[in-house]
This record gives sequence, structure tokens and C-alpha cells, in this order.
Amino acid sequence: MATIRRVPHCSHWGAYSILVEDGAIVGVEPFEQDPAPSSIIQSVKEWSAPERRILQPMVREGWLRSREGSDRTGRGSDRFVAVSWDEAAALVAGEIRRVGESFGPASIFGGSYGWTSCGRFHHAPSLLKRMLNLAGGYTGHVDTYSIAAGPVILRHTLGSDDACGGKANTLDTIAEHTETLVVFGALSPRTAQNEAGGLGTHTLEGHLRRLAERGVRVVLVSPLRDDIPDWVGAEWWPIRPNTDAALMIGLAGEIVKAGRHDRDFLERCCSGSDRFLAYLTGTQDGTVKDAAWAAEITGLDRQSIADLAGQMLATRSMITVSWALQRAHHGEQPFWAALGLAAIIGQIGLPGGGVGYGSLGGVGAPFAMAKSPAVPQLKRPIDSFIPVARITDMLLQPGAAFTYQGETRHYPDTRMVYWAGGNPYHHHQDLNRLAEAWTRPETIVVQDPNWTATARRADIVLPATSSIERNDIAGNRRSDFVFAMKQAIAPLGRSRSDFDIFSMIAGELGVGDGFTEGRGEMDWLRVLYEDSRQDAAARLGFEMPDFDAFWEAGHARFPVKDNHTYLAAFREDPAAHALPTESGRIVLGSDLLDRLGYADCPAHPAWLEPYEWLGKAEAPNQFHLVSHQPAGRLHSQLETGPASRALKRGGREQARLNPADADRLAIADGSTIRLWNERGACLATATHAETVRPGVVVLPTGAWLTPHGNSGLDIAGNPNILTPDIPTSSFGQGCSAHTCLVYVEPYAATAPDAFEAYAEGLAAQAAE
Ligand SMILES: Nc1nc2c(c(=O)[nH]1)N[C@H]1C(S)=C(S)[C@@H](COP(=O)(O)OP(=O)(O)OC[C@H]3O[C@@H](n4cnc5c(=O)[nH]c(N)nc54)[C@H](O)[C@@H]3O)O[C@H]1N2
Ligand SMILES: Nc1nc2c(c(=O)[nH]1)N[C@H]1C(S)=C(S)[C@@H](COP(=O)(O)OP(=O)(O)OC[C@H]3O[C@@H](n4cnc5c(=O)[nH]c(N)nc54)[C@H](O)[C@@H]3O)O[C@H]1N2
Ligand SMILES: [Mo]
Repeated sequence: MATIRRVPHCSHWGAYSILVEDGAIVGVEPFEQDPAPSSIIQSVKEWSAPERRILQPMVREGWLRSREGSDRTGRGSDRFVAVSWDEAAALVAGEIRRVGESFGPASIFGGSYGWTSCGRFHHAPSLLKRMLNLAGGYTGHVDTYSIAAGPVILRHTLGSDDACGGKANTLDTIAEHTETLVVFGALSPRTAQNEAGGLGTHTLEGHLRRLAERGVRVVLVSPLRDDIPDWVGAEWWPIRPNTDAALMIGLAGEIVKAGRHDRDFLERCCSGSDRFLAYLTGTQDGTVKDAAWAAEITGLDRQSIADLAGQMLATRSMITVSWALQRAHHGEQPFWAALGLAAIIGQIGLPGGGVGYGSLGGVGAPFAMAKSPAVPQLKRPIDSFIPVARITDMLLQPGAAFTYQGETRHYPDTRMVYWAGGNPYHHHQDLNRLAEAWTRPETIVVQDPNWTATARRADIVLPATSSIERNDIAGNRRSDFVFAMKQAIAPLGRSRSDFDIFSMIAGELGVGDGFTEGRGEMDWLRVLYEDSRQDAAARLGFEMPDFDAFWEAGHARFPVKDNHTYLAAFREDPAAHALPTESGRIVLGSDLLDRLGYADCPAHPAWLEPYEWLGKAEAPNQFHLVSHQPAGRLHSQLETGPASRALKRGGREQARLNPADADRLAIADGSTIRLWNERGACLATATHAETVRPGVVVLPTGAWLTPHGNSGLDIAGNPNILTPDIPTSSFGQGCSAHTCLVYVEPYAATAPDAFEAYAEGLAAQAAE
């Protein structure tokens, strides 16, 4: 009788054991210490299904024939030809050498943004950068799609991005001390399922239960009522999307109008308050910013805003802001305005008071204190980067100037793109614009386990194993444990681990020894773990088991800090704990931004009309699109897994809208709708939902782009065919995905099931 092996493993959505019998996965069990495991763990079996896996190295026919002179419009439709690993590695190394020598290493784009697997050793983007650094360098990226405008403005105003990186007040202190909690965006187990690098325990629900038990007044400011579980008993303030800065400023202005702002806190702990106060009182522009002003812009009730301002002053109040709010045009402003409001109230640095910014599972949870395991990327020989979401601008405008954090730089002349562990045809905005830009580089290499939309648009495709086909280690700066991610099944087809692939290419480039340092997989895991263990012991006196004991047990606790109140010491003595900002204090009026004079990022927190918002909607069927994170998967990963499929309807993604809107437009529940604007169009299945604010349509991200014939219509429901590719501002240059108007209408024609259409398209391109 065959025995079942239980193999410990971890993904961004948590830890689990894979049950393996006769080399096949027969079950998945959650980590026993996790109080609220994610349903996505049940989807990992999908990695062992070859349907969408890349099984061998492949090269686009047109590229193989004509190399850098190929017809690049063939990307995405040309057939692929199988090659050996030796041939593939030689081709890739040859291109790195050719482009580096002819145009300079800045012409190789190796930013390679993406979440890849949670393993910290086979971490594809890090290994790519390590290899390219040894080979002469590359153009990289700064910040993330998750947060860019946010950290840029916080680094300037607080001197660090700790407050949005998981080091603001921890949720345990909020659960015990806060009396009024104002949530902008979400506090949702949906998004808290995931943490970059994995996590052992999902704790958000426990803290929310404690808040509910204590009878804390919770106000949810969001276009979506289910952005917080209903049992929390929050009041729902269905704000017009992208107008949060106006609400925050109106609350602050109301307090100032009553003369009740904390003058002592503003004086001792802030700089430039005069500028902000002048904006609030209207001495600057003649408009008083108060509850009435905010009500007009946000669509909320004037009296409720005025009352809330009073209550935030009178009780211990905490403001939380989701990262989503800064993933929008002028996204710097809601982050800065929340800080301005918290400073006016004056509770920053008190337990359960002030402001924090978060979204992932580990944000607000106790944070890791010791050095988390990470493979070194080595020294960068050249300093070339772009703000992460400016990829299309870079490809379309070589040599053009861009600004970032007050500096002016120039885009490189990109000849080669190497993407490993990310999916730009998932994550980037305005995919039709990206598609045009995608024809510009001479050579595109994609390394991924799956035939993603991006892989299908590459010249050279390198099949990586998924994490369950190799050994790795999980754990990150917000993780409570480190986990052994043990190999559960044999590699599929001829796929190889990311480390093996890069070792091979590094060898071709003559830097193999520098890349591997003579170590194999298990040697590296030992080194990375021991590095963290020694740091925990030396700096914190925290004992972790040695590597062999850890590997045997499958997990080890990591030292964490709980009960943390952000800026407590600074509040006590601002001079002794000066912040690394232009004034040493919290910046509410900025000398730097005053000098820069950007119209889209002024010198104090402000409400600026977004590029698109409901205030600009002209037609009765125009909606604000909220393309939020999918509940049943991580981005585009495991899209065909059971947790993801369970939330699809009629062969595509669900678009939720308010029944009143749906009835008005004769859109039946369960019917197919077309969402479109001047940038693109997609189909989705309409679902009536009272939890969605009228005027808003919600379409999650992550459907695999599936164009219907040559029509350009995406039938799977990928919202990035619709979203605008505009920067948040000249200062932050972040992604603005949550700023988007779309038209919605019934779709009468028939269209194929998206999964079947994807499979057919793939078979035509890459029969193996
Ligand atoms: N409209 C809209 N767009 C958005 C957002 C939004 O809110 N709205 N959110 C944005 C945000 S916050 C983010 S973080 C991005 C996410 O964007 P991405 O991080 O690019 O999305 P993923 O689907 O996680 O892509 C990871 C890729 O890595 C591959 N992969 C998995 N494991 C491995 C491995 O072991 N090795 C290799 N080589 N590859 C592997 C997967 O197959 C997948 O193709 O999307 C952004 N896009
Ligand atoms: N299940 C699952 N969890 C995930 C991910 C995933 O793909 N799947 N991705 C992870 C990643 S990479 C990240 S960065 C985080 C992101 O976490 P968030 O940025 O918090 O996630 P979103 O789902 O984009 O947005 C949260 C909510 O913000 C609200 N919102 C949107 N626009 C506005 C606005 O203008 N005003 C207000 N008040 N609310 C608004 C929407 O209703 C939305 O549901 O999630 C992580 N968690
Ligand atoms: Mo993200």
C-alpha cells in the first residue's frame, strides 16, 4: 500500500502541508497554528496540472529566424519552436552580451516586477538582478505597484515609509486602545490572506473581533460595504471613489474652524502647518474647507462629517488608509491628508491613536525584528532605474525626461527585456498601450512556470518549476515564522528551478562561479537560514533552532515586535528623536514641493480633481471602475485553481454593480456585460450587489487576457484593458489603476468560455 507523505510548504497566502501519494498531490492541509487559513491553499494542486504549464524552452519562430531584426508585431501570435536548454541558455546569454556591448547595460531592462513564488532563495527577480549585476548591470525599477505614491510622500513627510511598510501602530494596540476607528478603503480578510514571503498566522480577523467586542465605533469609508466583515458592525460611508483626500481635509477643516486643533502638537512636532492651515481656512484660495465643502465633493452627509470630526477629537481615534487609495491619480494626497488630519487631532504617538497605512496580511501584525532570509543581489555597477509603473513610457520614449522624488532623469534606450517572476500583462494599466510599446525591444525573454499572456508575447520562453517542485525557504520582514518549502513533486516536463536556469546562463556569460559561489540549492538554504538565525541571536538574543532542526520541523518562529505605537518616542521628545525630513519634524507644508512647484503635487495636502472620477461622468451608463484584488487567488496566479474558479460566473469574471443601476440599464443578474472606454473593452458576468455603491462597478484583477479573435475585446474580464496608464503625479510616478471611468452595457452576442478560448489560442501558438 502506498503511503501518504506530508510535505511542509508555504505560499504568499500562508503555510500548509501537501499530501503526496505515488508522486501525485492528493490533498492540502493548513498549517496547524494558523487560526484563519486561506482557501487559496486548495488551489496549489493546479501547479501539477500541465494544461497551462510551459514544459520546455521555446523560441518564437520569427525571432529564431531573424533575431534582433524580426517582425516584432508577431509577438503573441507567431508559433513557438522547442529548443534544448543548452541552446536556450546560449541564446539568452548571447543577447545579454550583444545588447550590453552594443548599447550599454542600461539597455537591458531587468526590473522584472512581480510577486513570483514566496521562496526567498529561488526568488526569480532577485536572482535575475544578481546575474545581471555580475554581467555588467541593467535598468531596474523603484517602488512597487502596491505602493509608490504612498512611500514617496511619506519618505518626504515622515522621513521613512515605515508607516506604510508595516511599522505603524500594530493592530493589537488598536484593538485595545482605539475608541473611534475610521477605515479608508478596506480592513479585509480578503486582502489580508496574502503577505509577500508568506506568513504563518492570519490574525486580522481576531483583532477585528476584539474591536467589535469592545464596541468600538468603526466607520468604513469605501465604495464597497464588504471591505470590512459585516459582523464588525461598521457604519458604511459609501464615498465617491478618489475623493478621500477631500473628506480628510474637510474633517481637519471642521476642527480648525472650531479652533480646536492641537496647536501644541502642530508646533512641537510638525513643520509648515501654516501652509496647511491657510489652505483649510481658505485664506489661500478663498474656499473654506469644512464639512459642507467635503460633502459636496464626496457625496457624503454634511452633518455626519461634522459630527465625526467632533468625535475623533473627543475620543482616542485611529485612521487607517488602504494602499488602494494611493493607487490612484494624485495618490500622494490621501496619504498626506490623513497625516494632516491626524496631526490636527494631535494623537499621533499615543496608543491606539494617529494614522497607519496598510493592506497585506502582515501589515498591522507584529513585525519581524531580525534579518529575513534573502539572496544577495550584489553591487549594482550602473545606476539606472524607472519608477515601476512607467514601463510603457520607458519603452515608447527612449531618452525622454521623467521626474521622481524631485529629481529629473532620463529613460534608457531599451533593447532587451528579461522578465522572471512577474506578469506585466496582468499588472500594468492600459494593456493596449503596453502592447504597442511591447513591439519596441529587439528581444524579450520571459521565465515563468506558466504560459501567461506575457509568456505568450515573448521571444524566448524559459520554463521555471513552480515552488512545489524544488526546495526553498519562506519568510519576510512582516512574517512571524520562517518555513521550509520542501519539494513535493518532480519537475514538470523539462522545467528547471530559477536558480538552475540563472546558473546556466551565468555560466555562459562567464560569471557562473560568482553567481553560485560554488553552492547548490541546499547549501544556499542553509546559508540564508543561518544568516537570519545568527542575526536574531546576536542582535536580539533570540534563539532559533539550527538549520537541520528547522528543516526537520518545517518551521521556526521568528522574533517579532508586538504592541507597537508608531512615533511614541518622537512625540515625547521631538528634538531627541528628530525625523530624517527637511525639518526634522512631520512635514505638513513642504519647502521642497514649494520649490518644485508641481501642479499635481502641491506643497501641502490638498484635494485635486482626478483625471477621471464620477464628478466627470457624463453618460447615465458611465461608472467608476474599482479593479480590486481578487478574493480567490493572488493576482493572476492559479487563475484556473478551484478557489479562483469558484468566484467566476458564466465562464468569466464577475462584475458587481448595485441593483438599482443594473435595473436602470436592463442588466439582469448573471447576464453578460461589456465594459468599455476609449482605451479598450472586456466582457464580464454581471452580479447584482447591494454592497456596491451606486455609480461604481467592481471587477477584480487577475483574469488572463483573452482577446476574442482580432476584435481586441477581452472575453475573460481583465480590468487592465480599461485602466489608464497615467502617473499619480510628477513627484511619486505611481500606478493609478483605481482611477478609471467605464461605460457598461448589456452584451447580446455570444462569446466563448474564456478558459476554452485561452487553451485554443495557446495550442495554436505552442503545440508541444
Ligand atoms: N487594475 C489593477 N491592476 C493592478 C492592481 C490593482 O489594484 N488594479 N494591483 C497591482 C498590484 S498591488 C500588484 S502587486 C501587481 C501584481 O502583479 P504581478 O506580481 O506581476 O502578478 P502575479 O500574477 O503575482 O505574477 C507573478 C508571476 O510569477 C509567476 N511565478 C510564480 N512562481 C514563480 C516561480 O517560482 N518562478 C518564476 N520564474 N515565476 C513564477 C506566475 O506564474 C506569474 O506569472 O498588480 C498590479 N495591478
Ligand atoms: N486575495 C488576495 N489578497 C491580496 C492580493 C490578491 O491578489 N488577492 N494582493 C495583495 C497585494 S499585492 C496588495 S498590494 C494588497 C492590496 O491591498 P489594497 O490596496 O487594500 O487592495 P484593493 O483590493 O485594491 O483595495 C481595497 C479596497 O479599497 C477600496 N477602494 C478603491 N478605491 C477607493 C477609493 O478611492 N476610496 C476608498 N475609500 N476606497 C477605495 C475598494 O473598495 C477596495 O475593495 O492586497 C494583497 N492581498
Ligand atoms: Mo501589490
